[in-house]
Amino acid sequence: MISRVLSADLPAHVGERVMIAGWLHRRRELKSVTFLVVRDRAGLAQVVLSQGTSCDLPEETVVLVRGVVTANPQAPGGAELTQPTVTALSGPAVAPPFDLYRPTLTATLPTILDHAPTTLRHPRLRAGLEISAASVAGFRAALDGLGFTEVFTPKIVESATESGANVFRLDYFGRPAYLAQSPQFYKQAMVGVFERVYEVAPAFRAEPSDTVRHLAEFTSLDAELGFITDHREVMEVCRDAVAGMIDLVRERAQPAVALLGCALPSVPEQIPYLHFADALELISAGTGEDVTGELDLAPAHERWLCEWSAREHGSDLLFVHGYPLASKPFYTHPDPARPGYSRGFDLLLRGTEIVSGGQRLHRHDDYLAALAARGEPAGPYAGYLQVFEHGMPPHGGFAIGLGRWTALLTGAPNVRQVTAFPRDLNRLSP
Ligand code: AMO
Repeated sequence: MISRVLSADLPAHVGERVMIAGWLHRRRELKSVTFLVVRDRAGLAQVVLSQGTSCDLPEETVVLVRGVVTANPQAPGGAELTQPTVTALSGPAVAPPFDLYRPTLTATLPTILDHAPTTLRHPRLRAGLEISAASVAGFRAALDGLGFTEVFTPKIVESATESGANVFRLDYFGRPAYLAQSPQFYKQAMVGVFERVYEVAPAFRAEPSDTVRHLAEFTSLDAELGFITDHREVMEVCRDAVAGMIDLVRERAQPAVALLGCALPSVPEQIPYLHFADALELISAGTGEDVTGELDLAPAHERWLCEWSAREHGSDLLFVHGYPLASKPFYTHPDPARPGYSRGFDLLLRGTEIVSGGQRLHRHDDYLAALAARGEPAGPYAGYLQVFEHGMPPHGGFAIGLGRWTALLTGAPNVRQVTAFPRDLNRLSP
């Protein structure tokens, strides 16, 4: 029995008879010789059929190939398989609707998404997912190194966390329930247990708008930490998490980065930051458009600020902090020094918001007052408010949207291109 060798390891086995396994990526029939290209998790292997033999299996058939590893500088990695015997493992496949061996898929995005189980096998689409995976590993590694504990909290919940509008309702044994828009309440509760926690999990938003950066389900990288003085400390941890993500992308996903030609942002020791009010003044002065009094940043203004940050600070990343309280959720801590403003922040990367965060309220009475000020009844939040009846330290946290992050790293214009099986207003399948 010959054991399996991965495509990338073939050069170490020159002269040996080995077995490779994978998908028939491409069949190339030249006048005098037929090549098979086999794709496995490590890359591509070239197989040269012996003269007089042929292979009529369609592309994407799962195959085992036994053969002799032969050095050939023209083959991927410098070695190929000769004198092969090819066994179809799953029987001949149906020919795929796309030529996955072409450098790029030329179909429209909806068509690519309709065929996601197959199209995700394309090296360029797969590369985006590899970069996501490395990013998450980096997020975990950075926070593990800072004394955080990973937590797992429910996604079926009794109240909205972010706003009442874009929440998916469920019938929960005859009672109303919701899909969690974020782990916000639970990550705060878990600060009472561990002080520092993070969670990597899906978040659900019934987003009514069809944009390139909104999905109905996305992966949220959340962190929350106690015993802070203000939101600046949260921004420092956020910076370290982002730096850790870039480090692991560089380390683990180098082939994907090279294939997609990603220019990874460098993360400065201190990411430049601007107060929201100063940001509005800059935008007004820089664009000639009067934006004073705005409560939030329009996408065009986020883009303008990032161009400014790249010009002035040489940074693709920019924190905007001190958003008006009115534009942030009820749990956001006000800025005691600037009435009307909060200790909430966003992190912008290359023109798009990828992170929201801030310091939270931590006293029970402050929560009751904040809900009352927004005209919201406290009843639906009973489970959440319980946390603050039993002593909570000043705390804060943030959440990074994985799809947006990966899209910005890879230059994908749409989060759907870097999300496996995206869910949106119009898409529930595959
Ligand atoms: P927020 O609602 O801003 O904050 O979400 C945090 C980050 O998640 C991403 N994001 C989305 N990505 C894709 N599709 C969507 N519909 C979508 N909505 C949000 C963005 C965004 O920056 N609880 C707070 C976080 C906190 O304060 O800790 C929250 O959920 O990248």
